[in-house]
Order: sequence, then structure tokens, then C-alpha cells
Amino acid sequence: MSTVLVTGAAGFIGSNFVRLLRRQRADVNVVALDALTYAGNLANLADCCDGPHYRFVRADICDSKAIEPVFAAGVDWVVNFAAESHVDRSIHGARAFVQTNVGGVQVLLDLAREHDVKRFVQVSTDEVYGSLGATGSFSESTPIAPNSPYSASKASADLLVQSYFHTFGLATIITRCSNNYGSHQFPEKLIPLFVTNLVEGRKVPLYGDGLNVRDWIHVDDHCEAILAVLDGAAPGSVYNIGGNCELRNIEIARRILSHLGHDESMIEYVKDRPGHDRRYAMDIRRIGDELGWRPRIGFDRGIVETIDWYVNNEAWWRSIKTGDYLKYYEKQYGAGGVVGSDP
Ligand code: NAD
Ligand code: TDX
Repeated sequence: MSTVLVTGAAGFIGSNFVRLLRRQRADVNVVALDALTYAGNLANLADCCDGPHYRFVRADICDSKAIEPVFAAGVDWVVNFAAESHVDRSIHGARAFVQTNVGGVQVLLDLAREHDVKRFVQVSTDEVYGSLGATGSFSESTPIAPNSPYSASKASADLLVQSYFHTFGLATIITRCSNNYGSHQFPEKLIPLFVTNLVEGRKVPLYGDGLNVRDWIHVDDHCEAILAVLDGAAPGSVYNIGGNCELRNIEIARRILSHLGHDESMIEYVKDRPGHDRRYAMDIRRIGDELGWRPRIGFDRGIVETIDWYVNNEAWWRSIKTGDYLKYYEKQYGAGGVVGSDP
């Protein structure tokens, strides 16, 4: 039986990936690993953490000593989601971003090499390519040109990952995906922040002129793409993943406002994010042509289901907004060891 180590498993995409894996691959052992920073939440894994083929490990990917026994017990594949993921936090303080997103990746790469891991998937982002003007899109051969401390740390990790393929022959694969949306996303990100603010009767803060463009993909489509990559990608390859769904932020705001019965008076235009990338767009032909993957969930359906998920799971996000879920970890594990919590 193969064992897959999923790092960052208690976060937004990692937990959705574990859920998919457990649904679709009963023949795989899952080791879910997470440091449980402010962004990690065990409640995200509550419905997929049972049985003899699942294990949760609380550990920091920067801590080689803590992670080594996991590799020593046998790991066939690694899918690395663990990261500091919020651009605004990286602007307030880049330290945790460099530590986890670069230093932590180096630790994982060395352990993967020492323990003969068969596949190492590094989950990267479209943001490593920088910003586009009104036309064009990023392909896998677009030079990386990151603009925020977050995207610079992710781009650095990509370079490190490629170097382990070239130097040591480690079977690495890099995926670069666009903006994900769906259930269990931490309510500091655009969509869950706007939905939960409106449910609380608060306004939604739109940065700058609200005309920045992102490409949106449902998290389940992203997770399916990663499975396709695990199954079929050649070592050393890079794949773009996206939803073919470019939208301006103001359009996202309008969709949410209208579904929740509000008008645009609930928008508050606020100071722009420093260095705010204007537009991202992905050319996803390679993964379609080579691995037969394409996004299946249309935005019209996906956004409504997502908004409804937050409306129907108020207890989940309220415990996050009040910090109660962190108090639970302190009780379970002691106060120490929660890393990267403060910008
Ligand atoms: P998230 O912030 O929701 O989850 C990150 C998880 O990593 C959390 O559970 C956190 O506790 C854990 N973590 C952080 N530092 C750690 C450390 N040192 N050791 C172990 N675990 C640690 O982020 P997400 O949105 O789920 O993103 C997951 C990955 O996907 C990230 O690598 C991100 O760069 C990438 N990505 C995200 C998006 C998006 O739209 N959210 C798009 C493309 C790529
Ligand atoms: O309050 C807000 N108001 C606003 O206008 C927030 C939080 C965001 N925005 C804007 C900034 C962006 O143009 O909305 C857009 C989306 O912002 P985020 O949700 O913060 O996502 P983004 O910065 O695009 O990055 C996301 O996608 C790529 C993830 O957080 C990254 O981890 C991923 O790599």
C-alpha cells in the first residue's frame, strides 16, 4: 500500500485534498501533517480523519528532527501544501514566509531525497509569474517575476525544487494554480471574508478601484488536477492549473452581494494593497493535452454553493473569527509550537 504525506493538510486546500484522496483512493495510506498555525484547523479534517489508513501528525516542516520519523516510517509521495499563504500578511512581515515557504521546503526536499520518495509535488501559485496587463496569459515557460514577499518566497521554493530535480534526480513536479475558492477557506481571503462580513452585517473592503483581475478555480478542480499530476506527470515538469474564469474583484463582490440580498452600498472602497498585482491569467493547455485534466465546476454553480456553505457553517468561521479554535489546540497540545501566527 502506498503512503502519501500531505503537508499543510489542515489548511484550506490541503484539507480538501485529503477529503478527495480518502474518497477516491481507498488503497492509499494518508499521513496528514500540519503545524496548526493560525491558518490550520483540525475541524477541516473532521469528516475524513478516521480508519487505519489515516494518521495526523502535528509538526513544523522547518523542524527536520520532528519530520524525520515520518519519512523513516515510509513515504512514497509527498504533496506539499504547507505555506504561509496570505499576501497581505507577507507585506506586514515576511519572516515566517521565508522560513516556511523556502526553509521548510528545503527540509522536506532533503528528507525526500534521503528516504527515496518516489514523487514530490510542490503546490505553487500563478503569483510567481508576476502581473499581466490587459491581455495575454502565463504559460509554464513565462519567466518567474514575483512581486510580493509571499510570491517571492513561493518562487524561491520553485527554484529550489527544480534544483533538486536537476542535481539529485529527485522526482519533483511543480503545480502553479490560480485563485481557489470553496469550503473551509480561512476568512482573511476575499470570498470567505466578504461572505462572513455580510452575514455579520458588516461592509466588504474592496482594495483600490476593485478592478484587479484574478482567475478563479473551484478547490475540488484544483485537487483533481493534483491527483492527475501525481498519477501521470513526468519528473521535473511544471504544470499550470486554472479555472479559465477571469473576474474583476468588483464582479466577485457583486455576485456575493446579490446572492445575499445586499446592494453596493455595502462595499467600502479602501486603500489599495501595496504592489497589488493587476491581473493574472493562466494558459492551462499543457495539463489538458498531456494529462487530460480540465476544470469541471462552473463559477455560476461553484460560487453559489460556496456562499451557501459559509452561510450554513457559521459555527466553523465564527470560532475562527473569535480565535476559539486556537484555544482548543492550546488545551490539546500546550501553548507552544504554534508558528507563524502573527504578521
Ligand atoms: P492555508 O493558509 O489555508 O493553509 C496552509 C496550511 O499550512 C495551514 O494548515 C498551516 O497550518 C500549514 N502550515 C503553515 N506553516 C507550516 C509549517 N511551517 N509546517 C507545517 N504546516 C504549516 O493555505 P491554502 O490556501 O490552503 O494554500 C495551500 C497551498 O496552496 C500553499 O502552498 C499556497 O501557496 C498554495 N496555493 C494557494 C492558492 C489559493 O488560492 N489559496 C492558489 C495557488 C496555490
Ligand atoms: O479584503 C480584501 N479586499 C480585496 O479587494 C481582500 C482580502 C482581497 N482583496 C483583493 C486582493 C486581490 O486582488 O481580492 C483579490 C484576492 O485577494 P486574496 O483573497 O487575498 O487572494 P490573492 O492575493 O489573489 O492570493 C490568493 O491566490 C493565490 C491566495 O491567497 C494565494 O495563497 C494564492 O497563491
